[in-house]
Amino acid sequence: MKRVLSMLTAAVLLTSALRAAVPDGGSFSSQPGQVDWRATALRARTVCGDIEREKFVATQMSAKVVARAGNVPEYCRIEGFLPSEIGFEVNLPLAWNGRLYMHGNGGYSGEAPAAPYIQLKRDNALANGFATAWTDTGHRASRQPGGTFAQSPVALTNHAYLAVHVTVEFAKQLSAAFYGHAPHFSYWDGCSTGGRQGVMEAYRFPKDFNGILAGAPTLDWTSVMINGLWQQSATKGSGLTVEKLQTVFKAVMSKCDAIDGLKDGLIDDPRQCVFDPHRDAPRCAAGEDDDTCLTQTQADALQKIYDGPPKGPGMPNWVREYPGLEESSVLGANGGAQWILTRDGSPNTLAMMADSWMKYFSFGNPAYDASKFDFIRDPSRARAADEQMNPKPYLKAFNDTGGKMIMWWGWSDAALNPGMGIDFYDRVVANYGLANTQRFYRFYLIPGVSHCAGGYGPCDVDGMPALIDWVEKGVAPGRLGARRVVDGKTVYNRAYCAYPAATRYQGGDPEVPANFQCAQLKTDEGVSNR
Ligand SMILES: [Ca+2]
Repeated sequence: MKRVLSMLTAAVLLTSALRAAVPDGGSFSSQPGQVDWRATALRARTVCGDIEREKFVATQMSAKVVARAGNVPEYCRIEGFLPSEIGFEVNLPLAWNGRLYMHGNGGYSGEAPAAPYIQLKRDNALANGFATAWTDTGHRASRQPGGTFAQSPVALTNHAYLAVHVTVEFAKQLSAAFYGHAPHFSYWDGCSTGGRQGVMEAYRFPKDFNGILAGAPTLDWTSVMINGLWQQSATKGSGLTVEKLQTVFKAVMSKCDAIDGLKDGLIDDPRQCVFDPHRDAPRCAAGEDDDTCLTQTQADALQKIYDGPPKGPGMPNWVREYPGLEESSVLGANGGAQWILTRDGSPNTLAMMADSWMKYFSFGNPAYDASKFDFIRDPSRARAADEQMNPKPYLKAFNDTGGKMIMWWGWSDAALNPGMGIDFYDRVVANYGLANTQRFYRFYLIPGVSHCAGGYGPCDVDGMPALIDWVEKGVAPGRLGARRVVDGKTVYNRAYCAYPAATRYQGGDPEVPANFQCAQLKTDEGVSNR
C-alpha cells in the first residue's frame, strides 16, 4: 500500500511538474505589428458538422460549433485522433483571417486539450481571427505520466517530431474543406517543449510553417535533465533555501545591475556578471545560519550551480547557470515550478522530470535509480534519445522555402539555460554565416524574464507581431520589443538587439529607443550546403 501511495504521489508530482513547465499565452503581446491580422475577410463555406462526415485520415473525429464567448468568436471545433493515437484539436472560426496558428506543448506534453494554458493559447489566437491547431503529441499524461510513453518507439517518434507534422498537414486539409482554400500563412508558436517542436519543424519539415516562434526551446533534453540532477545533488543537505537565494539575488543585483551602464534592476548580459558566492554574497558569522547569509557549505553549493556539472565526455560547456536567475527560482513563476530548490527539500522540478527521463528515454529501465547518476561516466551514456529529440543546426531547406524563425529566451530562465540557445545558434551560424542566418533566423535574449513567462523583467515580448511582419511584409525584426506590464499598465519599454549583437545604453531617458544601440560583433561567415 505504501508503495502504491508513493507511486501515486510520484505520478501527481510529475503531472504538476508538467504543468509547471508550460508557458502562458503572451506571445501575441500587447503591441500590434504592421500586419492587421484582425481583419477576418474569409468565411466558412461548409457547415461545421458536415466536416465530421469527411473522415480524411482521422481514426476518430467530431466537429461541433462553439458559440461566441467574450472576445472569442463563434468557431468550429474539430477534435479526434490521427494514426496512431495522435490526439488533435483544430478550431476554425466562421470568420477567418486566412492564417493557421499552431501552438506547442510543455514538459513531456500529453496534456488534455481542456488544460487552461492550452485553452488560453487557443482562445487568444481565435480572438485574433486565426484558425488554430494543437496536438497532444500522441499520448495522454493522465494515462502515461512523465516520460513513460517513451517505452513505445511509436509514441517516442510521435512525440519527438511526427505528431506536429501530421497534425499541421491535417489542419491545412480541414481548412481547405471548411473555407474552400488552405491557409495563406501558417505559424508555429511554442515555448520550452513547444520551442523545441518549432525548431524541429524548421529542421525536419521545413515546408510546414511560414513562420516559427520558438521560445526557450529544449534543444538538448538530456543535458537539461542532467543539470537538474546536478542541482539536486549540489544543494541537498546544504541548507540553501529559497529565502537565501533571494538574499543572493539582491547581492547579484547590487554587484552587476550597473555593468550595462543603466541601473534599472536588469542585467542585460549576465555572462558579463562575475559573481563569486564566497566573496560577493553575505557570509554567515560562525554559528549563524539565517535567511540573510550563506554558510561556507551553501556558498559551495551555489558555486556548483553556477559551474554546472563536470564537463567530461557528453557534457556540453553551456550547462551551467548565470547569476541573476536566483529570483526566478523562488518567484513561483511558471505555475509554481520550483527550479533549483524546493521549500521542503524534495527533488526540484527538473530533477523530478529527470528521474523519468533517465528511466524511459536514456536507459530504457523503469527500475533505474537517477540518484545513482554518475556525473563523470554517465552523461555520454544517457543520450539514447538525442538523435530523435534534438533538432540539428541544418536549416537550409527552411530558408530555401522562405521560412522565418524568431527564437527568444529569458536570461533569468532557471529551467533552461539560454546558453543552450546560444550554442545552437552559434552552430547554425557556423554552417551558414551570420548574415545568411539572420536573413531567416534571429535570436533574442531578454533580461529578467523567467522560463517562457514571468520574472522581474520585461516579460511582454513582441514575438508574434514581429514574426508576422517578417513573413508577410518582409520586414525583418531589428530590435525586438519587450515591456514590463503590471496590472495592465506598462511600467517601462525595452527593445533588444538580435544575438550576437549587444544592446548598449547610450545615456539619457531609457524610454527613448534611440538611447540604445546595437553593438555588432564580427563573426566569420561560414558556408554549408546542408
Ligand atoms: Ca542594468
